[in-house]
Amino acid sequence: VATVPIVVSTWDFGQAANAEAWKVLGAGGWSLDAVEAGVKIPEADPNINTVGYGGLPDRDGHVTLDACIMEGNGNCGSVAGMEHIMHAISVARKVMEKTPHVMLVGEGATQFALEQGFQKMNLLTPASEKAWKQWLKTSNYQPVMNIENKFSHNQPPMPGGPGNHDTIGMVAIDTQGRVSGACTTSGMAFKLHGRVGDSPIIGAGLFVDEEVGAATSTGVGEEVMRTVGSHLVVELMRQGRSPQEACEEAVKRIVKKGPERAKTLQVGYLAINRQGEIGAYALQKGFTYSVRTGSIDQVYPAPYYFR
Ligand code: SD4
Repeated sequence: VATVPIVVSTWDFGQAANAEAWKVLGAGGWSLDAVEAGVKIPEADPNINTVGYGGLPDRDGHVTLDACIMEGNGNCGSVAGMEHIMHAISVARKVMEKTPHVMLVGEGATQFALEQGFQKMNLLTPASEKAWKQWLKTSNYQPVMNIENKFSHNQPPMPGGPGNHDTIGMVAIDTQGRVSGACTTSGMAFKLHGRVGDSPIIGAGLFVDEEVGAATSTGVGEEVMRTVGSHLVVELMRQGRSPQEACEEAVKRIVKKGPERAKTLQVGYLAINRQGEIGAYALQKGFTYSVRTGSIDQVYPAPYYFR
């Protein structure tokens, strides 16, 4: 497809998020409002244990959220390692709009959110606490494959849980051609306290440039950060690659930098250009993405490197 307006997001749970974003885009609204509203859906869903409320905690039992938001003109905001606030994406937007800064972390981010009127709450649900206590028995940290419909990071499936889903990255173009993106996550389950992934890092987990398009990522953030993945995808598109070619090149860069590491990890990229053409590519089988346009509302499997 090549159509505008369009919203695309990572994983199959992106479909419900796209539906919310489409309420804005379909009515002729701003893509920035659309992506914020969209990713708030999984942030608020206790059954999605990789984003927002109900996210799996770190090794020490803290749910710490990473999120960023970006406009095509370079405006952006981000929070990392933030506790006790459900809608990290909305705090990131406030950082963008209300401060001279791009990124706030940890307690400072929570303090800022409270000043902005956000509600303090416990983000650790009983189900996620149970999964953490189960994990503590072995404390075996293996942030590896994220295969669809299996619980992420090679841990056993949570009873009654929704299966494996990861970070939501969402990028959109509105009727006026404005490009925006949002990315939000609770990060790798059972990570070290203080670990920050790619998702809140502008250029790694998300990058938007209205002259070109936008890209976002999911999977093992360390690999994305090493290669500044989303920025790489956008810059490759600027040089004339299609979104698909750009996503493939960025995945191959990860393989080139660490061929052995890459075999055991998952990373997926999702991109759109200004015309509304889509690209998606992952290291491994299992990465899916959701697309919503005036005529499409669909989840697709992404092609992948290791066959
Ligand atoms: C991170 N990219 O924190 C995120 C989370 C994710 O599989 O997608 N995990 O590294």
